[in-house]
Amino acid sequence: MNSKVKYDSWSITVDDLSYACDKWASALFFLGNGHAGIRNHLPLSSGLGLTERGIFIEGVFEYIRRGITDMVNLPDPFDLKLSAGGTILTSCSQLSLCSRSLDLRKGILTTVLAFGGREFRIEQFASHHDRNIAGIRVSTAAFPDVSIEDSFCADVANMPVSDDQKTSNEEVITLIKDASVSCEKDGIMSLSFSTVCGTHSFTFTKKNRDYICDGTLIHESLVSFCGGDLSCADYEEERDKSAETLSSLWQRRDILLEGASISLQCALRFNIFQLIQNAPSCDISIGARGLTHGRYKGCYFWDTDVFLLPYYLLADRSVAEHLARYRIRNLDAARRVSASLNTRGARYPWMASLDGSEQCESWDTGKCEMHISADVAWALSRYDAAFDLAEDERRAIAEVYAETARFWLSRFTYSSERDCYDLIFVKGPDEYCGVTSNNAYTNHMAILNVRLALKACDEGLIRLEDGEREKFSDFILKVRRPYSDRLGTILEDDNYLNLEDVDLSVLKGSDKPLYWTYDYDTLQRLRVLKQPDVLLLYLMQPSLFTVQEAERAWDEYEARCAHDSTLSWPLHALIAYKLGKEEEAWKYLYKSLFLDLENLMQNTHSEGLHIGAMGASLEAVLYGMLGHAFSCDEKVGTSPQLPDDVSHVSYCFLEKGEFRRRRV
Ligand code: IFM
Repeated sequence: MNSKVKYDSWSITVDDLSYACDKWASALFFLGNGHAGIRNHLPLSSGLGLTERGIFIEGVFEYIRRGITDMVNLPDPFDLKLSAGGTILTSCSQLSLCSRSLDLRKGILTTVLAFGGREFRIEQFASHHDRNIAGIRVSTAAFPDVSIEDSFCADVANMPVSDDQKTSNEEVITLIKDASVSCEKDGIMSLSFSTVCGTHSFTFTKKNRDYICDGTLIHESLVSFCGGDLSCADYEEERDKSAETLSSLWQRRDILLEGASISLQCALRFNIFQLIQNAPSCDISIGARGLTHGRYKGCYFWDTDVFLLPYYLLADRSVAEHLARYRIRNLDAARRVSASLNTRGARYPWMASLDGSEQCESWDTGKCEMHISADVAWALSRYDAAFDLAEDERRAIAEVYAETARFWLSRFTYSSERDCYDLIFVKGPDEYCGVTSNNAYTNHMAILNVRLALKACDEGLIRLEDGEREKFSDFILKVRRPYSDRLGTILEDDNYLNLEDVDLSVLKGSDKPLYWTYDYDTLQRLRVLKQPDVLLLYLMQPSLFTVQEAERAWDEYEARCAHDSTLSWPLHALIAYKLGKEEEAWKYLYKSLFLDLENLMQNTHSEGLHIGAMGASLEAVLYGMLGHAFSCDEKVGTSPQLPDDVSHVSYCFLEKGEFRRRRV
């Protein structure tokens, strides 16, 4: 691989000046602990624009207009002003050296910069021990012409990214107000501020310490995002406690591919590391880009339920609980979304944030990509199956099944002529399908959702309304299930065969998404997929397919898939593993593990890290390569199928709530 990154088993390094200064590196060297996230810009002080810093805290959204929020770009607690030889560093063009290296085991980022004839070493961490703490240490030879200043920067603003993937951001919005700094004694200072509508108020406290040791000027700074008392806190102690906590987490999280190349092992660890860095500490969800970027206004999508939860079910029960409970506690909000669309029951929003309302502002996606409600029900059923849940929680989940089932019954249209239920004006996971009829994925997931409601009723967890049992059963029998005899498998939707048959290899020459070249209006008329749809259904409900039908689905849909969503490669890897297509699986898995590390889709710099895709990649490893069951109706399998260059695998897996180490 012609790589921008130097890989070691436990670290990544970028030392090419132009790459290390690129926005892609700010995403790659993101530091987080699930509660706080720091996008790693270089310390250019006044050279940084209002929107360039990127400090985020889980669940901190503010309204940017009526009903619509953005994830707040918070004040920067480490506004470093470095000077050497009489100049302040404000631009990358002043640098003669820039090397950045992230230690994945300890969660410590080291940056070495040279300008004005002097060299500075910067060490940073976001604590895994106390998630409200982050720290930075700068050291340089103590020449008289160097100085290090460090304060708060509350001069920050948001640039809400449009939902439309092709529209670039222009609007700058200030979401911070009433910022005031107060300095106390012994290098302690604090910054108090609120978000513009008063939704959140914060006090950040900070402790700076400067000293010279053996001719080296050292500046250390710790911040507490909750205004904690730092008077007795020591930088090294906090850094080491964080590293210890993270290292012990790794003992349960590491997946060692013995015999794999160093870069592959490192890429796998980088993916796991990001799922640690972005795992919430309370009952909220994970944004599509985690805490690494404000893309999609920081919103939560089905990505979390379908592509991240399965990983946490194996890796960390408490995170799985947070994700599941976020959906359960937002049932009322989902009821309101449904009522606003004149349907019954509960409909989960395509994009959600602060109050569980719909945050997607485009009609076709926001109103029509409705499979998310069934995805949530599916995810909760996986969660219920994985753990011994208390009766109350099972009842709350059953309520979600019943309410989402009611939504489906009112959203489908009954045709008395054909005695069947159709879903019209719908968009499936393949977002290039336009707004279509009877997307097979959505219809089958809705059936599963209604079945879950009936089962919960049979178990005595909920009571259905009078006549509802009969209506639900009738629905299950009569929902239209698109199928093509010609293709010999499930058909993506009613429109699929009307679309223009094109040769994808002529349209697409690189990994850059097609929507940069062709308008969506064109793409929706072509028989080209953005990401798996029927094939995803095969993952979620394999019993709907015979082996031959699954094979034919692969032949038809994989060949036409442009992989223009970052979710597509890892999902194809997992599907290929399930179908025993190891060569293809390996090809896709490899790409997906390196997606952000090598900026393969050329959007990591502008969007941050693709956390959903990372979850799906780990699913492909754990549930595909290593053979865990993925779906509702499959039993756990344990025969791993390994690519050629991997000889042994040891991994952690969950059995009756316990992790065991296993060597194959
Ligand atoms: O949820 C995804 C969707 O499937 C494809 N576009 C991006 C979204 C957020 O990751």
